[in-house]
Amino acid sequence: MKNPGLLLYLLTILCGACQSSTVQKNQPTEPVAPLAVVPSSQQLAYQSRELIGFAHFGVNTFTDREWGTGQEDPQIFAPSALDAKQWVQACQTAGIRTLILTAKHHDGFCLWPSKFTEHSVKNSPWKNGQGDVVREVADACRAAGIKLGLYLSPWDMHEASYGTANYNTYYLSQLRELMTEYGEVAEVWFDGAKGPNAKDMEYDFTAYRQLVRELQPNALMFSDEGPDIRWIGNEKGIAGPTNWSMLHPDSVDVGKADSRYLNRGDPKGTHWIVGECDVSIRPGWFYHPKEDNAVKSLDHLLEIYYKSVGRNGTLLLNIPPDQRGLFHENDVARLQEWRSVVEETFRTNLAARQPATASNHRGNSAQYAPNQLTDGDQTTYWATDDSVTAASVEVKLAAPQTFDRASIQEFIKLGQRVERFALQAWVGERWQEIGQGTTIGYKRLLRFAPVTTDRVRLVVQQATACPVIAELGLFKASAKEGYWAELESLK
Ligand code: FUL
Repeated sequence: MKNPGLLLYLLTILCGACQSSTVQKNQPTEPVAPLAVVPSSQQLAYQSRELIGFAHFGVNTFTDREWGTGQEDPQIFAPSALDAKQWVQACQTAGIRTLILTAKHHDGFCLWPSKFTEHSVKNSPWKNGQGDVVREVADACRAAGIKLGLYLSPWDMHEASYGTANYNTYYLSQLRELMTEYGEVAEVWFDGAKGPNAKDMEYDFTAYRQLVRELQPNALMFSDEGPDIRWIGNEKGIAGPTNWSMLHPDSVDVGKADSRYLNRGDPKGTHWIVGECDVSIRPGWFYHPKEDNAVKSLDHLLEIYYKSVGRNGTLLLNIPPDQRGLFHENDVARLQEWRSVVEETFRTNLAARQPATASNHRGNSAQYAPNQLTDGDQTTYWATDDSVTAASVEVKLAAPQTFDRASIQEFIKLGQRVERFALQAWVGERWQEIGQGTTIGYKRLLRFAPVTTDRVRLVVQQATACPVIAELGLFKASAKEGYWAELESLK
């Protein structure tokens, strides 16, 4: 070696590198402890799908009613051109990735040839009584790669045993048919509705749920109180501005639920039960020709989207097939229009890959660094030290940008934590509030008047434990959304 000094120098650098990596290895930051109440992997996947389609179809489609009587003649069920593939395709173009079918509504008429009743498609003229709507929808969903959900009304106006304990056996037999003969079912919908003149009857929900868990362990069950998905408390598709995914299911009485409680969830709830926001694209749940021109407007659907998916809920949007057995042209056109506007608005995230700094980040570890908020990866997150439940994070844009929408997402795998937050923009040499709210959850969308800046700050003012935030996005709304001047408020 001609130059021992150089060797010494290289060795020093090498050791220095070893040492610093040893130091890092010896000082791991503790992983963020999950809260006691967290979603199951199925609930997580369900929430990330965001949109669900609902198809109310049955004898009411042919009688122009919303609720039947149970006395309908199966002969009236006669769709002339039923094509479940058309339903599924329309759903897909709207970004809907699960479709729930009313296999049996309150009138008791079954869209599949159940062995346990004559009141079904098998006694209808459709396909000479050989048809099975549930099968056609299940096949169409599977072929297109979307998930199937089934609605089986507990209230049944036709079945003679209704009102006696035997009805529970009948219901369970039908549930078994649906859970075993149509492949994988992603969601089972237990409707709490019951008419004022319905016979008194205790549904055996415990047995219903057990059967679904046994036969379809990955299926999520909806009812007013869960166990997996809860009703949001209204049929307008609107979650509360405060919306926790936790609930005390014992305090909910199916069919007589406190809608305000369901609308906002419960930060002290003992179970993770996601709020699902159901609404129809038309005034009614079933198809009525007179509503062909009453399909919800683009603005109305956008409003619903921001107040359901944008408030930590999922959106269950009903599109009722018509008497041909097709989604009506007006509904399909509106779905496409709505989807293209949502896509246009959220296509370009102006904060993507922009650097961020925070008042605190857990153990100063790169794993929890603020940059994780803008990396487009929902599996990484910014988190603070355990002792810190109020903190801020600033994103610096490469150049000033104009935007009027923000999307904030907690990493809910570890639980829902944020109780109050504000979004600020650096305008005129000061921080100006452009949005604020209480809960964030899986996704919180904010709308505000367009602002131009290169600095944005998310301030978590209060949280039940150290905040764990996966993503922060900034967007400029499509011109088709119209101007939104109102500051997102707590009301
Ligand atoms: C309600 C029912 O009574 C309506 O007909 C509809 O099915 C809606 C989704 O749920 O409880």
